[in-house]
Amino acid sequence: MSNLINYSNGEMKTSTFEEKMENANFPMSDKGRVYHVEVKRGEVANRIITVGDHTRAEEFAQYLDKDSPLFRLSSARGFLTITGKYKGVPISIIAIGMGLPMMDFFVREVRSVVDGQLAIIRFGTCGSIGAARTGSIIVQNAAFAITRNYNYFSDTEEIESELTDEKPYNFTKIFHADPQLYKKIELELINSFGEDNVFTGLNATCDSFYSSQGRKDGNFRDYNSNLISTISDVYPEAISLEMEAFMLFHLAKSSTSLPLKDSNNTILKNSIKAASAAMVVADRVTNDFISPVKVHDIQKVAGKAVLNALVDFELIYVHPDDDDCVWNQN
Ligand code: R1P
Ligand code: URA
Repeated sequence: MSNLINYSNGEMKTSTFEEKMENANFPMSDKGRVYHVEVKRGEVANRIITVGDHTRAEEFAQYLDKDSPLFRLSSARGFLTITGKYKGVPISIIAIGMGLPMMDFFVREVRSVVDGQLAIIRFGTCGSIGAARTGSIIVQNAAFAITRNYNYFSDTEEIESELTDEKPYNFTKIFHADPQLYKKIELELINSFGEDNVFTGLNATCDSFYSSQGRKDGNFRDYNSNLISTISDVYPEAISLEMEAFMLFHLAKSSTSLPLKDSNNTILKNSIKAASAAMVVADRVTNDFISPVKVHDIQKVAGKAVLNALVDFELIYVHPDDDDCVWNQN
């Protein structure tokens, strides 16, 4: 493993990650670095914005306080962590790439190196299957997952036809965003973009950009020609498609109170508060796709809105704000 750590004072530390690894159950280096995201205690704040795209993370990072240290760590597995302060509050911006497993790596590994509550906002891109046109923003206040039913696609035609009870795509139950957090984001986005450009509703997180989002691809047998209409039958309130929000909400719901034990050993429920919003880049109703320039313009404004929502969100238990934290080091 190799990582690149870049401090705001211009020092650029390129190191080969040669630390000894321990514990096959939850691998960590002897210096306390997690295996894929490569961060350790003190390098990630309790308030986090997660994005897919590294350039979006860098764009948001431009808003972080100029008079506070800025920490960057780029992991060999494609995670980019940027930690600093916004309006004096410690913040991490973490780019994770794409898909359900990357969200799982990120949430679990970051959870293991931060004490106290985590507030995590995903800000991504999505497709619209409702009234939202390209360039608008969808606050995803709940999500379900659509996964390809791999058994349905067994090798032979005979087996496929034998499996008539099977459906090519599976739909999960709905998991919800934290109501206070998503309402703060919704308000900030409406203030920035206007009510007509911000939609709030149910999102489908899919395990492919292509097959399980109903895209046609003649190179594969996908059995998805009716998928978009099936989504509307199963969940008529669904308005967007993307690839990570469900896993974030699901893990927030599954999170235990383990990191929240205070000195009195009080146990609270769910240590993670999560919410999600996304720019509509693909209009699956009109088949319009946005230009990269427009994405850039929108995320410039949205970045500030999401940061404002995040620092305004109250957390009761946070990581000790001491000299071991990168936001306190020059
Ligand atoms: C697909 O193009 C990617 O874009 C969306 C999807 O969820 C998927 O990750 O989000 P990001 O723009 O945050 O990556
Ligand atoms: N991201 C997705 O996952 N789907 C889209 O259509 C656009 C962005």
